[in-house]
Amino acid sequence: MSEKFAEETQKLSFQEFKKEILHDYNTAVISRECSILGRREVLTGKAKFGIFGGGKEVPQLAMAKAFKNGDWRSGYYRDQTFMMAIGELTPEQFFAGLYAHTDIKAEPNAAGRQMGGHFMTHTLHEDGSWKNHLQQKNVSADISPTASQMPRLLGLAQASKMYRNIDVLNKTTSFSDNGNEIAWGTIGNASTSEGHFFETFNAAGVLQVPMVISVWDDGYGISVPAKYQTTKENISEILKGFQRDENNKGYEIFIVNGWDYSKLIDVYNQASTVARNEHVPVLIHVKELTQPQGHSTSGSHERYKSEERLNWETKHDCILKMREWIISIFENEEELITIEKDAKKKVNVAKRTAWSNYLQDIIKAQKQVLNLLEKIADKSDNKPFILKLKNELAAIKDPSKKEVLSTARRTLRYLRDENTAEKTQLIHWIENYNKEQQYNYNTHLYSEIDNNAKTIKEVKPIYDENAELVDARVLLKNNFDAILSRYNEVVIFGEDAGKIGDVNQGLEGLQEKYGELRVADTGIREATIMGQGIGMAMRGLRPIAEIQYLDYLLYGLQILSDDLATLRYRTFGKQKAPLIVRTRGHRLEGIWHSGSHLGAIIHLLRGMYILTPRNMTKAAGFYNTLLQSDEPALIIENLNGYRLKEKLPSNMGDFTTPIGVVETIKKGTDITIVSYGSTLKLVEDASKELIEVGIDVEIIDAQTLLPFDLHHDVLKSIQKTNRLAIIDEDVPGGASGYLLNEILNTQNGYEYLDSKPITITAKSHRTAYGTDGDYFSKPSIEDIFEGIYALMHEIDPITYKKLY
Ligand SMILES: Cc1ncc(C[n+]2csc(CCOP(=O)(O)OP(=O)(O)O)c2C)c(N)n1
Ligand SMILES: [Mg+2]
Repeated sequence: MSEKFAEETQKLSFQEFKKEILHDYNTAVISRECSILGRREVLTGKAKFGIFGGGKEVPQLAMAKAFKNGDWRSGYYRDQTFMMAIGELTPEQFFAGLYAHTDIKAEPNAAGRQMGGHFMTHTLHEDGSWKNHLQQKNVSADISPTASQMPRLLGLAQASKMYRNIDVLNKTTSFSDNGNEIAWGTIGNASTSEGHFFETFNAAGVLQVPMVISVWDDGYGISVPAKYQTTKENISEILKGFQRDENNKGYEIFIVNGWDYSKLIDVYNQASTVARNEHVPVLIHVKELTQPQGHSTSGSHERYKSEERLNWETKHDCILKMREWIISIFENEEELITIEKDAKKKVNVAKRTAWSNYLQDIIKAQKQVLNLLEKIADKSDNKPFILKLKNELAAIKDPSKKEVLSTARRTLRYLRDENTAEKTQLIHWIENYNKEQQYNYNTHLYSEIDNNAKTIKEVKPIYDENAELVDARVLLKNNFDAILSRYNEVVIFGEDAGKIGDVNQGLEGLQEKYGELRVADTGIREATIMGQGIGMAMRGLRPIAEIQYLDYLLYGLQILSDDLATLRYRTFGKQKAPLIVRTRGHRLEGIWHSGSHLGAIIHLLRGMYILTPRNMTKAAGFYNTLLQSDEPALIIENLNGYRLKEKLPSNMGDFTTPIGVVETIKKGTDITIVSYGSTLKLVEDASKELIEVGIDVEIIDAQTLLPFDLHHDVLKSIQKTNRLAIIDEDVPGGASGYLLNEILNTQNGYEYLDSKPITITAKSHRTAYGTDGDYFSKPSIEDIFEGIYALMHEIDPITYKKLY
């Protein structure tokens, strides 16, 4: 027993000490039994896939002991023992996750939306408002891409720093007690090869935030050994340079074997103290872990581990080692044997209960369909066919919803020529069941609560009589000033966002006014800038995270797509991160400065709002709208708009731009043109030239791509003009393809068109450099003029004679 541990334990009575250890042992054994039975459930076909925490139990007991109310975890699929140890996962819930039970009460980790092993706790009340995070243990919802838990972890840790050090923030809130909360990260050894790990690691060292990263090191990443993963095959060895010393801030680094229960408890205690009190990040390299059942239920580790390694793993199984240690102290095996026997029984019962709970509603649905089919068959000319479907469904012992519903739907095909009350009943049953299941599988992509961003009413900018005409960046800056003074929880950060107030000076002077924490420079690291935002937004702050240019969003896009955009959906509305991402783009020149790839963005970021204001007044209004609600969004300012003049409104911070509402910026009769962002300026110029040849276009600014035109105003325009053109700076079929689908299919615009809808877009390649590069890559005024003119020529070749 280590000295510190002995000291700690002296404080407890012997009985308490023993009780605690046996309680921990019990948790470990129950967790292991879940892994073993879980694997069996997959192999017998009851569950699709399983990835478990076997071999990683003991260090998680230690982490759970150091984990306090108010703390946060951002981890991965091995952490079931931790979840059990903090009281947030029962064996029954473990199996409900494995079966993908869609009842959030039975399966609180994802309501069946994620594969088992992806954990969370609920940080929101039923009505979508924040819970008190200090009264619970907080687990940010896991995602599958390896190391993607790291950027978020940085933000979760940074929130503590903000709560402790920002003067205007309340030190004690339902989110923080003076920043005393630690963000605990877990990651597999092989996943430390990912860029996200290194980027996060460096950033946390720079920021000095209370973050404790545990690396569960089992020497492998699926089949690939450390030799191919990590320089020197040793992550703590190569990170030694991060160790803090008298002269430099940095990390505390601990190395400990994953089977050494008492040492682990020491280490986690020390880590907790240093991170919590001093806000120093900590790495705990937990070595010599094993994977007794292999990586997951797909495949077996005997295929790639040597016999020697397999033998070593058997001997170093952390539960076995803990067992040996307990016996060495208490000199008695009896209690352990009882615990082990009870665990087997308990987990078996939990498994059965979870399965029958999961199945009961489906069996009920199966019975309903069987009854209906029997009645329908009796009256149908297609009786034999319907009975065949019925019998096939009846033969399924453990049916899926899919099998039940699909049988019901296929039956309808045999009733095409019949009209009975029973058929109507079946149709109602299908509709109701579909509706129920849509609630289970298709809800919560965006907020469904009353104050969601789409419901925030428009407040128009007010202009005094002598309203000043200013560079638009000044307007934006004044609005950010109003925001920072109004919302103490707003923090703005990004590359060059601090001292110089961003590359276009939309934040000029605001760091001086609001301090280095609230208006901050960051390193060049887009993925973790996004992660900082996500983590802080999960903890009640309102971060505005800046990506310097839209083209560099790609570095952060994966995190936005996998983590932020899926958050509400994958948590069944039980977690949120209302992050605002600020960037600038549109119509620039050069392959990596054109800022045009909206198609890619809108398809990968469903779950966020994508806002494309045509000027800075509109942009400022979007920030104001978003801060009155609680959903994540990307705002793309026009890079060529900062020096254009705009009138300064007098109601800074108050005026809002509505989300999902288009704006008609020029009325016309001949054709409806839809565009957005900087391209609108060209469309407006082209429209003036078109008027000269007698073509009067109506121009609609989409304003928000996600969501697009909730009131179907474009349709109303098409009903008048009967023609449609979409002008887009993105590649052919990119954002224009999306807009076409929205207008033609969602809005049924095709019904009112008298001509083929046209799109005028950029070329397929990225944008060439310079004025001419732009001219030949993206739609020009001439392209727009000629495209519209050609359409009119087709309709009326006499009036609109061929140009060339
Ligand atoms: C970005 C990404 N690439 C690949 C995978 C597939 N994958 C899942 S787990 C895994 C190995 C992870 O190994 P390690 O980090 O050591 O964790 P362990 O499973 O050993 O605990 C891989 C490659 C993934 N989930 N995400
Ligand atoms: Mg591993």
